[in-house]
Amino acid sequence: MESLVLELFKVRAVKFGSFVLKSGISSPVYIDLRVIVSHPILLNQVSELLWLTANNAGIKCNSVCGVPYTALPLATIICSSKKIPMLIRRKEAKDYGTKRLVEGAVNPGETCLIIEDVVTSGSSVLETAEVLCKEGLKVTDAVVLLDREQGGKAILEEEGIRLHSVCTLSRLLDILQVQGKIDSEIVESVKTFIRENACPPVHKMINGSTKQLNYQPDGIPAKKPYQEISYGARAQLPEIHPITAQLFKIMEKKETNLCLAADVTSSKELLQLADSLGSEICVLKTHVDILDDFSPAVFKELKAIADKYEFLIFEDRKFADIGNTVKHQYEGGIYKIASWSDFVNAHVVPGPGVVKGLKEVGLPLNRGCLLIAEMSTEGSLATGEYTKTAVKLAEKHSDFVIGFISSSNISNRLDFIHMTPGVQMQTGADNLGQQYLSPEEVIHKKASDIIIVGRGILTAKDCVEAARMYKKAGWAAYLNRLLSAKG
Ligand code: 5BU
Repeated sequence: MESLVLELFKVRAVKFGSFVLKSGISSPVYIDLRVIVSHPILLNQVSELLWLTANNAGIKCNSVCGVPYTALPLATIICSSKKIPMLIRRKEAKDYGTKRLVEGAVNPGETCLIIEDVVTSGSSVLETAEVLCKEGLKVTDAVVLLDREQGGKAILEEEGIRLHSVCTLSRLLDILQVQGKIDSEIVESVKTFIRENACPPVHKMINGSTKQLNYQPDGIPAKKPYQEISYGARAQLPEIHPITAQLFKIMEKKETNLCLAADVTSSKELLQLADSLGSEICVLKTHVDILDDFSPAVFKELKAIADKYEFLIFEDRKFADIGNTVKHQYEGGIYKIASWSDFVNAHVVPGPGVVKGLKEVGLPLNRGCLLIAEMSTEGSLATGEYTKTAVKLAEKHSDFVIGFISSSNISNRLDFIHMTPGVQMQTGADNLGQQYLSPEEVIHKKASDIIIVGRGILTAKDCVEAARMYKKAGWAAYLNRLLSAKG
């Protein structure tokens, strides 16, 4: 056990420090066992220990299923070396309707053993058990490499699943302390964190009715309020999308949270604007289909200007069709948006298909997408449940969705970015339903991250001067927000 713990520490599968989790909570420990796939000897050792733990507990099973994704290779090694049939739970098939949720030979009535890397609240094990049980399988036991001792064992027990762990977090801390890898202060801070963040019992019946889950998807209960941290710190969040990380870094470096809505109809004007306002903005938003003289060369040039001044390009295309159609609209046509736009946006009215379609094109290119959760216009229908559904959809596809178009902060996840249109110094409305709020209102009061400004800048006598004013106002509102959060 000691050698295993030391090895996990050495490969940085367990880290100590200050880590802001997606939920906004700051944790003194970070466990990421995905890294072990790069260490074959360790991978085999972990698999062997998982199987030994199952044997010592006298578990009998007909098949083994690893909780996707980290435990998949572990289950594969166990099944291959011990000659046990494996089952694979598909994570993404839920919305496909006809696609199978479990791959492999499912024989109803048989018992399947679940393998997991880390258990916090037990929610991932429960989700997998739920899917297996729906297929008629029995799930009585789960074996985990590391139990964080935050209540997962008791929660699973309540659902009739015994949890056996190779190692617990307190055992791991003891070993590392004895071996001189961490001091007593770290041990105490981790133990306090674990105590304070124990998961409340879940009321989710895997074989029947589902009551409300009162924990977050990442297993950390939402006890603590939203934590305010800088754009720069958010760029460093674990598992943040590369586009969001890049954007936060640009914002911090250039001290700007201003996005220019470059709503002009000639390419020459677009490029001139980009060149003269480039140093004031973090994002330049386009409507490619309002250009009278579009040509691919213009966007090559725009990209070069974006690189020079360090800003991202956002095509405000508002995709809103079936997955197959938006895929073509994003990748092809005359505009070939995916080839030059760092991120795009989509309405959620078609449901998950629109995100899946865009993702097929955008993910391999490392692009991102914002979901339109709210609109700035009077009488907008994107409110209430619609907005909440957009947030859920974003959480489910956070490998591609980077945040929201919304009038305020609608998700506590710090890795999501919020961008707000309808911003002018002079609040009010235009004659076609657009409504305006001030930078202070949007960034400080409503805790959005980026102001999108079009006519407030474009119709000013001096666009550069106006952009500077909006940049200053947006940044001052952000500093005010950080200050008020401090107390
Ligand atoms: P304005 O000139 O600052 O009003 O321009 C706002 C821009 O933001 C414009 O390009 C709109 O297409 C865009 N926009 C918006 O105003 N409201 C929304 O809800 C969304 C986009 Br989504």
